Amino acid sequence: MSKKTVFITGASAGIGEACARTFAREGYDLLLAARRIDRLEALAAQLMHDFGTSAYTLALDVRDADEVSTAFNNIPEHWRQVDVLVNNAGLSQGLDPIYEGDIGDWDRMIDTNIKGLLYITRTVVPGMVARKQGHIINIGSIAAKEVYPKGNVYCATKHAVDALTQGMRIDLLDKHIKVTAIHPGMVETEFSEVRFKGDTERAAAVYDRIAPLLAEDIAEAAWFAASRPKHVNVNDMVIMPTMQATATIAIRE
Ligand code: NDP
Ligand code: 8X3
Repeated sequence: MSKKTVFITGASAGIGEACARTFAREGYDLLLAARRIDRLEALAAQLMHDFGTSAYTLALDVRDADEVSTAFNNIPEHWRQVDVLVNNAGLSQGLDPIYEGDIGDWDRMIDTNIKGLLYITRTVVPGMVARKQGHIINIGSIAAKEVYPKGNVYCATKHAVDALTQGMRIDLLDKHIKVTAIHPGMVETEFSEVRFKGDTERAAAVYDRIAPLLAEDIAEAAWFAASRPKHVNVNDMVIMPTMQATATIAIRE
């Protein structure tokens, strides 16, 4: 049987990188996308060494529809036969009340988390439809299920991911394509450093005296969803640190 291929966006760090490692361990070929190609190449080399993985790296910005479509459509044909798409690339920028929000931050979040996910999906999924098989795993957030103070636009983008996941599942039902969303609570990655624009002290405080999720926890959830039998679809997973009850209620010890 030929190997399966997973396409992971945002594979240069955090959850995407952990998904790459987990799917490599399970014998998948990897199509890895992000803007930081140097990181993708180092990861691909490491996974080749550790698991004998074949990987193809794509330097792309998910916000650029033409770049997404050109990059994907110019890779060798067999790499375009994507079995599992992990729509993971995303970010938060700023944490401000709505009346003080930075419009550039809003644009970056909307363009990446919603439009980027759509551009990737629109480019990759027609091949799944033609083959009548495939699995889309969208990385949402607890911010897709709850709205918290100053989370306004980020929460809106993740609510959109939740809605799009449901819409995809309906539209792709008769194409035999599975659609899953995974909604993590706090995961210790570069996420907070990106949200606070390089303020490492503020980012570190997010994970202070709490045991956050690890990127690997979410990668294992993605693998669980991807490895169910043909007749089983995992619709929705909300995964939290044991020390975090809601987006805003956590204990710190
Ligand atoms: P990281 O900052 O560690 O990783 C984000 C990844 O997204 C990087 O690989 C980055 O790559 C990529 N990315 C960002 N913007 C773009 C872009 N325009 N084009 C291509 N790739 C892009 O964060 P996480 O791993 O934590 O985040 C992954 C996903 O998980 C996001 O969707 C996030 O919203 C979600 N999430 C995170 C949680 C957390 O607490 N960490 C909790 C819930 C959900 P590069 O910069 O190289 O382009
Ligand atoms: C990331 C988790 O709570 O910062 O999506 O929104 S949170």
